Formats: sequence, C-alpha cells, structure tokens
Amino acid sequence: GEQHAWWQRGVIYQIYARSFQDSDGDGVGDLQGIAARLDHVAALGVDAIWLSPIFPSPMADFGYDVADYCGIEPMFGDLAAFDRLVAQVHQRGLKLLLDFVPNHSSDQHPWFLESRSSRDNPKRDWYIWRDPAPGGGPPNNWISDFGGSAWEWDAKTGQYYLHAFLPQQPDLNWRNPELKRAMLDVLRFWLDRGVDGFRIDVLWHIVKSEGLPDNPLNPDWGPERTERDRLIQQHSTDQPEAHAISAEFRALTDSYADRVLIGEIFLPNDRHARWYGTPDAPQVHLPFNFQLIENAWEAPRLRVVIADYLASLPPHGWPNWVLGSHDAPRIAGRIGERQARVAMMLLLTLRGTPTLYQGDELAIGEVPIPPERIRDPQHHRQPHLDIGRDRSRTPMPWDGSQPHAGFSSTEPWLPLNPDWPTRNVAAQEQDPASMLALTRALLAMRRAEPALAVGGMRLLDAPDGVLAYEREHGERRLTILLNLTPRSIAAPWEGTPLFSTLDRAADPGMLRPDEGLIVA
Ligand code: TEU
Repeated sequence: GEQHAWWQRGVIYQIYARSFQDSDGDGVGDLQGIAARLDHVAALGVDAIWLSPIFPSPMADFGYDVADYCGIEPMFGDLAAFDRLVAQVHQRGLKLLLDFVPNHSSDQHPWFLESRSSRDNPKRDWYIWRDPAPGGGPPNNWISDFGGSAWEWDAKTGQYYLHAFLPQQPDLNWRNPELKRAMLDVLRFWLDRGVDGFRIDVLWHIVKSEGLPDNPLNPDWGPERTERDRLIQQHSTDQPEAHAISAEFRALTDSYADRVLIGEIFLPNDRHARWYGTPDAPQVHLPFNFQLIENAWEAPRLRVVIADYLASLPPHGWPNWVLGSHDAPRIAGRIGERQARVAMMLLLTLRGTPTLYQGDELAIGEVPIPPERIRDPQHHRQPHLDIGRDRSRTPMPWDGSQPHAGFSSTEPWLPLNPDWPTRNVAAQEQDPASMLALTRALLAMRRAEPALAVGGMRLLDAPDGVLAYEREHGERRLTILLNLTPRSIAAPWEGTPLFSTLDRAADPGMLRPDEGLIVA
C-alpha cells in the first residue's frame, strides 16, 4: 500500500507560548498552561504542535533572541516541565516541534558576551565582526529586516557586528566549524529529549556571501515598502553553503526515527523549491509556503499561485500551506469572518500539509492595540508602516469569565480580542455554527478522507470569483468549490454536497455568497 509519513497526512498547529495559557498569574503563557489546554488541541483534531521559542531570552524579539539554546525560559517553566509536556503530548498521540533559531542568538548569550569581550577571544569568530568601511561607517550597505543598518558599532573592540534583525540579535557565523558543531549538539540535545522535529527560523539567512559585498538596490522599491526592501538580499541570504548546512541538519535528524524539519523560507518558487534538496541529499521536509498569506484574496490570483507552487515542487517535494502566524495579520481581520471560513476550507482541503495558527480556529479578527501597549520591536523601529505583529499575538480567549477570559488571573501582556466575551473557546464549543465547530468538522473530514489528506489534486476551470479543484484517491473523487465573493454564483456542478461552510442545505448548482462547498 501507499505509505505517507505523519507529517504528510497530518496537520500542524502553531502555539505561540506567550499567549496560549498562563498558569502562574504573570500575564504570560507558560508550559504548564499549554499542558492544561491539551484537551483543546486534541479535540481540534490536529497532529502536531509547533511551539514558538521557549528558551531563556531577554525577550527583545519575544524569544527569537535566544540566550541559552539548551534551557527553558523561567517565565515558561523549566526542563522538568518541558519533559512533562513532551510526555503528555505524546500520550495523546500528538507530536511536538520546537523552534530552532540558528541565524542569530541574543546579545546576552554567553557566546556573544565572550565574542565581544576582545578581538582575540576564541569565540570572536562565532559572530560576524568587521572593521569600518575605508572611509568610516558600516562595512557594507546591508539593512536590518527591522529597519536601519544591519551593523552595530562596538566601541570597546572597535569593530561592527552584523545583525539581520535587532541589534540584540547578533548573527552567528556558520562558516566557523566550532559554532556549527555547537549548534548541531543543540539539535541532538532536544532530539534526545524526544522532540519530534523543528521549525527552523529564517533558514535561508544563515550564511552570507564570502567578502560581504554590498547588496544591489531594488528597482521596485517605494516608500510604502519596508526599509529592508530597498535592497535585494542577494549576498545576505540564500547561499549555497546554507543549503549544505541544511542537508547536515537533515542527516542528523534522519538518524532519529520519524522526525520532521520545517524551514522558514521566503523566496520565489524556483529558489524556494531548492530547500527540499535532492533525493540523495535531502534538506528540509517542508519549506514553509506563505503564499496564501502574501497574495490577494481573489480567485484568479489564488488559482495561479496554487498552480505555480504545485508545479514548482520537485518530484520528492511534499507541498505545505500556511494561513496565519505570529508574524502575519490575522486572516479573519484581512478577509472578514465569512471568508475566513472559506479560507479554512481551502487550507484544510489543499494537497499538502497545513499549518494552523492558534486563534484562527475562533476567527479572531484584527485586534486594536492601544499605542501605549504596543510591544513588537518591529513596530517600534518602523511605526509609520503599520506592520505591528502584536495584533496576531494576543492571548487565547478560553471562556467568557471575567476578567481575562480564562487566559490569566492578571492583566495579560497584550490585550484580548475585544469581542472575547462571545468569541472564545467555550462559547464556540456550544455553537454548531461557530468557526471552531467548522474547523473541527473539516479536520475530522480530512482525517476520514484519504482523498483530502494525501490524494491527487487538479485545479478546475470555474466561473469568475470561484476557486475550484478536485481531490482524488482511488475511486473517491471530491470537488471543492469556493466562492470568494459575497455574491451568489451559478456553478455548473452536480453531485452530492457533503459539506458547506454555511449552515443551511447546500446546492452545488448555485454557490451562495461566501460559501465553500465539498461535493462528492
Ligand atoms: O521571521 C522572519 C521574517 O522574515 C520576519 O522578518 C517577517 O518578515 C516579519 O516578521 C513579517 O512582519 C522570523 C520569526 O518568525 C519572527 O518572529 C522573528 O522576529 C524573526 O524571524 C527573527 O528571528
């Protein structure tokens, strides 16, 4: 018979630890809180949890600035709590993936403290230090992803260090063999503790061109774009040596059974597909595909995006889809609550592994953050762009109880969604028409229908405004019809309606406004 790995059949659920469940009353989520809410994860019907960083961190970038790769941030718990969580997750037949952050550490990591202590410190070369340019100023023109120069001056040792993100996130030097060895040991440390794999942060960033040449100017840049986009990141990302290292990550991971590697990769299709590696030298199992987030919510656009992406995959490359994350605006805020139901049907019926972001199963929308409560450093560095990420990082509303929706006994680190008294897990559990009920039902259907989990996929021609495709497995053929508009659209299909995103009886000949339909 046909064999598929768990990460091909399965669905991944992202937990942003700070905002899932607080158990100790400090307003920030923690590991014991996650353990207490595993019923919710199991009842959803997902297969794996990807946990955003939980390592010791000064939290300049909320955990993406790691000060100890082999520890647990005290705010979140300790190694004993982590081991308990792994055991509880496994007891429920779920997998647990950690976030591995190899491009940069915290500036408070002991490695960096050593590195910056003197030019001849043995760890100097674990980071990327350079003299000023001949005329003074930064060594090259590189721009931080969060705005401003990617170089920070260190007066004590008279050199600059590179930081692709915040100055508190110095880039590690993956050309240094000792650094590489230390980081591979980090992967072993967690794999030995039973972790089922990793999501690797900004994997395409980890090696820079030898000699660090200037990046070319981007001819398409305009002031509405981020400062980073002024330059094409030709020399600062996507280097052949990073592919080689990613193959090493994979070889190490494959020495353990049944593990998975996911790479965070933002690149055009042809270069994105190379991160699968080759059958002889595989790299990541799933290079995250963010195109549902990045493209306009319009049927013709999505049709092209989906077709091009699937066509770009190498024969051994398994597709995947992401609809939300702690970095992206909430889907229900972007396209509205009714279309968010259609989007959930799309995510869970496309060919490939879906990643679902916490809170999207409740259709949490745009959450306004009062200016004085904004925490995201990306916003603080480029406030005029309105790209703050706090809006998708607000706490999970568990129930209608005062004062903080069951998330915490104290004021949470970010505000709750204002509609939490009605939009919460407990309320939606009681409501068969809720987004939560829809999400659970779609996940159950995906589990029951091999055509959805692993079947073939064919895009169909469809009337304007409709995205249509077929999923097929053996004799079973399902047609998915998604009306991406608020209008009724006559649709030339027959068959038995199995599932609608609306609650009333469906008719495959006429799609109602904002309706998604599965027809057998
Ligand atoms: O994000 C990488 C990344 O590409 C971001 O710069 C993204 O473009 C931006 O957040 C979109 O608004 C990863 C993590 O997911 C993010 O949370 C971290 O801040 C970043 O890496 C640095 O570690």
